[in-house]
Formats: sequence, C-alpha cells, structure tokens
Amino acid sequence: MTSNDATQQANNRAGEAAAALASLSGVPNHQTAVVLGSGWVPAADLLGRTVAEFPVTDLPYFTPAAVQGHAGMVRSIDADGTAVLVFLGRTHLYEERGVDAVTHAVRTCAMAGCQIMVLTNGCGGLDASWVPGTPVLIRDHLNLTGTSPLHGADFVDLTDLYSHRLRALCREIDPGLPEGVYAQFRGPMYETPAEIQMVRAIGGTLVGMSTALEAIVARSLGMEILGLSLVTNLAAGMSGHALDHLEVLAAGRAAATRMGDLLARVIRQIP
Ligand code: 8IG
Repeated sequence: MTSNDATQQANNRAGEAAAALASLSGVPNHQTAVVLGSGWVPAADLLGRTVAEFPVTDLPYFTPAAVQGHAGMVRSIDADGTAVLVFLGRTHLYEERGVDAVTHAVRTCAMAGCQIMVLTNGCGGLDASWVPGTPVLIRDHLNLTGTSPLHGADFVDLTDLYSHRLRALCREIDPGLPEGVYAQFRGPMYETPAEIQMVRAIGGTLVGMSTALEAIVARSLGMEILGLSLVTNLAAGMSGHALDHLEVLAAGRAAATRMGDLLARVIRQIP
C-alpha cells in the first residue's frame, strides 16, 4: 500500500481509538461497522442487544456532536453472535475539522477489526417517485466536495465501491429497494435548484453532505461497503417549498422501523 506520514498518523490515531474501544466495551474485535446518519439514529435500538454504549468523545481524537439529530454515541451490539460497532452520528466536512476528523470513525472501525462498513445517511432525492421516507441503495457516488480524504499518492481503485454483493443481499431482503447515485456536497447549505439540475445532468439521483469521503477511506483500508440513503426530502426546486432540517428529522422517525428491520437483517446475513 502506498502511504505517507499523514496516512500513518491518521491510522495510528484510529488504532489508539480502537484500543480504547476494546477496553471500554470489553469486546476485543468487531466484525461489522454501521454509521447511522440523519434519520437513521432511531433505528439503532432495533439492531440487537446493546453490550456497551458511551459518547464518542470517550475515545481518542473524536470531537463532540455538532448537529441536532446526531447523538454522537458509539454502541457495541451483539446481533445474534455478530459483533457490530455502531456510530450514532458522524462528523461532517462542513464542521471544518478537516478530512481526518470526517473519516476517523471509519478508520477506527477498520482498526477494530471490521471488514464490512455500512454507511447510512439522510439525503435529498432527485427522483420524484421517491417520497420522503424512501430507502435507496447507493450504487455509486459523485464526490463534489472538491477534496479527498486520502493523503499522498494513494491510488485507490473505486470500481464497485458500493459492493454489488451487499446490494444484492439487501434486495433479497427488501426486493423493492431502488438504487441511486449519491452526490456529496460540502454543505452546510442545501443546493440551489440550478445545482440540482447540474447533478441530474451528470447522473446523480441523491444529494447529501456525507458518505462519499467515508466510503473512499473504507475502501482504502480494504473494507467492503454498503451505502444506504434515506430520502427525507425532494431535492431543491422539486417540491415547491423550502427545505427544513426538522422535516428531515421527522421523516427519519417515521421510517425508523422499516430501516431498523432492514439493517438488522442485513447485519445478521452478511458475515
Ligand atoms: I437530510 O437536499 C438532507 N441532507 N446536500 N441536500 C443535501 N443534503 C441533504 C439534503 C439535501 N437533505
């Protein structure tokens, strides 16, 4: 692997966090990792038996939660024998803590032993048939943040970044699940209608402020990735009314059961 000092420092810090996690949770290794984004946190309780839970800030190099609806907790779950590491909330690029803060949780999951990375988010949808509360499998992404989460000449292949195998597994569980292409913007502003037209023109069908940078790092560390979006609003200019963060949270609460059931079944079937 091509690596440099910055990569090594980020991975060393994640190694420290993983060691603290093992000692605080009493679980030496985890198998599957889940990041729960906007709208997905209410699904956490449906995933399995909680073995340990604490604020992410109990682990080295994590920063406090900055957004309503992002609890900033980490939970170790026993899902019928599978050790699942769940982050309730994430750090976003728009918090201006840099790309290493954005991807620290993903690196920590890899150092904790996870080979599967499940990334979830709440997002806007460009397909008018996706009513708020529709879950969508991420098939591919467009990184429109203007930045990279990798350091140095780390030439990572992103073909089949969002695992074909894991998407097929999800569709076995929930055959109606549509697929989309997720465009990550830096945020924190939502898009203009013109930007949504641009996304449509270049093949995007979902818009959000997370996931792509995390998926890139997960791939660079050899993990297999599943991306799941919850469409919580129609993208800007499509609904005839303005976007509202509270609307986003309400759509998540309403869809929590379907999301939780899907995730609970997926994490049991993967390993
Ligand atoms: I939830 O419409 C949620 N997050 N960029 N655009 C962007 N992020 C979002 C949106 C949206 N909805």
